Amino acid sequence: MQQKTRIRSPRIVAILTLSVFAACGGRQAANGGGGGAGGDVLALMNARGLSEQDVTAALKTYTPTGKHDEYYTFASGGHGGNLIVIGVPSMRILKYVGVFSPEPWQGYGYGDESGEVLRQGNRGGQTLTWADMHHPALSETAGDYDGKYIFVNDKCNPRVAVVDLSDFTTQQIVSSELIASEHGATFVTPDTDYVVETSQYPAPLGGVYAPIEQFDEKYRGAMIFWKFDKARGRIVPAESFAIELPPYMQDLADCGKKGSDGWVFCNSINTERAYGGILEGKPPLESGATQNDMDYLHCINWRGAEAIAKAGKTETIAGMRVIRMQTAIDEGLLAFVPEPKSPHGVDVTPDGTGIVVGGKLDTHTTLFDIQKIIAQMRAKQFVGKDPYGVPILDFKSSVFGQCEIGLGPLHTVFDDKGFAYTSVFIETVVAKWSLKDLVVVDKIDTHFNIGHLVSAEGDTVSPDGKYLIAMNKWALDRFAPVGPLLPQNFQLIDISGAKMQLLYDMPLPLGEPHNAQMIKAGKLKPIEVYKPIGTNPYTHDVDPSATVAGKERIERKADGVHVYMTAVRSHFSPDIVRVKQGDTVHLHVTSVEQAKDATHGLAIGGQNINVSLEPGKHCNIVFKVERAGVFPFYCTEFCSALHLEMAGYLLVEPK
Ligand code: CUK
Ligand code: CUA
Repeated sequence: MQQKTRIRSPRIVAILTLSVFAACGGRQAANGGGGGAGGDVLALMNARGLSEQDVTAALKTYTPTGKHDEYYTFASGGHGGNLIVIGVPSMRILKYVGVFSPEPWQGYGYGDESGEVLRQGNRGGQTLTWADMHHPALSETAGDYDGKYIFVNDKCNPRVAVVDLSDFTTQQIVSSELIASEHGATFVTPDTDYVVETSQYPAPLGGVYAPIEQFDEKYRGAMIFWKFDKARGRIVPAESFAIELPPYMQDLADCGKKGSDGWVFCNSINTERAYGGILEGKPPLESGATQNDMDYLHCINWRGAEAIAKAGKTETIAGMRVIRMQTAIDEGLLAFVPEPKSPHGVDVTPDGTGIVVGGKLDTHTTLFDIQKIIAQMRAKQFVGKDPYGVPILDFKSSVFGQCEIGLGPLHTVFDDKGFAYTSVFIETVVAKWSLKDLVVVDKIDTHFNIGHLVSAEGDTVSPDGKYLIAMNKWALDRFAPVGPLLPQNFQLIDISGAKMQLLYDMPLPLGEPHNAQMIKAGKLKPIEVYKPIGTNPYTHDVDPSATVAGKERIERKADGVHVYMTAVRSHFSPDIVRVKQGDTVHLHVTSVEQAKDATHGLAIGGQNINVSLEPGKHCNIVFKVERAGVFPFYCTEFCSALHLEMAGYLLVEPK
């Protein structure tokens, strides 16, 4: 509840006067207006019913015009299938990057080569125009964000996409028919050699059918290691491989770092292998899946697996090289450690020594000791086997300890002072606790039902502390009502002091975002314009069809009419394009602009075409004109005083 009392305290007046003095760079005070400003602020505070805390929060987030944010946050767009770029601490939205779904403003999927990228994401002959994006992962070098790429996943139709952070465009989507759904994606190895994608709901490998009664024998999980070529910025499916896993529901994963580099850890739920059947006299999936006291943390030696894959000890299923489970067991690549039932988050500590697991139905976080796990695996010190022969380690011999945290711990991130921050779903708080002493030192309410949380560079080898965003599933009463479907609530929290302080509530109205990544703004070096003129964003090279001013032309070739067009303030050239009904039109458009932000759009009526022409960019658009008629085309960005006049005609003569 906001504090409604009138502010009289001389201390607050002093703080505010000082804060305002600082915020104004001292100008007002220097002009002799300091005391007046403090008085104005007090009047404003009283008029709006703001507390001292509200005003401190405002001062910590307010970012004056022209000032840039300290961090970028890349949040998953959830059902929107896109990536949301947010500035921190201002929480201003900077961009939506189209990834798995068309994005009209970027022209992503509306006529040019971006459509081919989007089509890479189709599966089983089906056109997909949405995704359930959960976990973005920034590329890393030596376990630290390098600001070059970001990877995202689709849980529903298992896919992984590569977004280039030089121009914030999606460059590639890969998908394997090996698995039928996923969740533990995307997570990168510390040098971005691989992008990890793990199945969630078991299914027969390779997209084939098997009756559900054969669940134990025929259904499987798998962890895919997508090989990433850092120089080219592309995933190389032919060099990727997978490991077959038992039909548990594998959940989130995280890669080891520093001393634990070469390992990956993945939770599982439903080790009971329940598959529902409510109408068939069986318990519902959720109760069948929560019978056991413990599930299994999967410990996988990915560097060992890479060597086994290179040695050819794989079987190819649906085009993917798969290390069969028996091979993984025989080669000592895979072992399980019992973990508190129905776990969710698995997060490796910044120093690479521990893994924090949150059990959704537990009141503890469990800190596993990675070196103890590795030592037991090497010494083959097992206490049992699962039904598939996967060796199981002793729980007690694998943990460092547990922290009594509250009901329903999910995800954990870290700061620079040895603290971990865990989202506690049922209690709906962020709990700050010491990794060394395993005690909670602070808690802050979230509004409401927190899922993931992200801290500044909080999953790297060197977290920054400073800021944390709680990504809350429910907003309830936080914003003006908008019907029964409410936005999600991102809450910015200051974690620089001993006590956490809530700074800002940001509604996120674009699908459930799940996770995000927060990176220092200075690490990104986005381009300002495409250089040289005629650069194709998908090859990063001058396109062979690029045109310069004075060389624009229309040529009829065997495969259709080729239009070599330029765009510049305030005309397209050519501005009249004459074709015949049934022609295939190849529109090669080059923006010959080099001024920052001088973007044009090109929309053509009747064709579902709208491309974005940032300065210097080249687009190739191919479409067939089925219908005779007169189709105006025009620029969709208010680029200049004569923007409305930046238009032309596509004339389609009847056959
Ligand atoms: S999951 Cu959504 S709150 Cu997909 Cu990482 Cu935990
Ligand atoms: Cu170009 Cu408007």
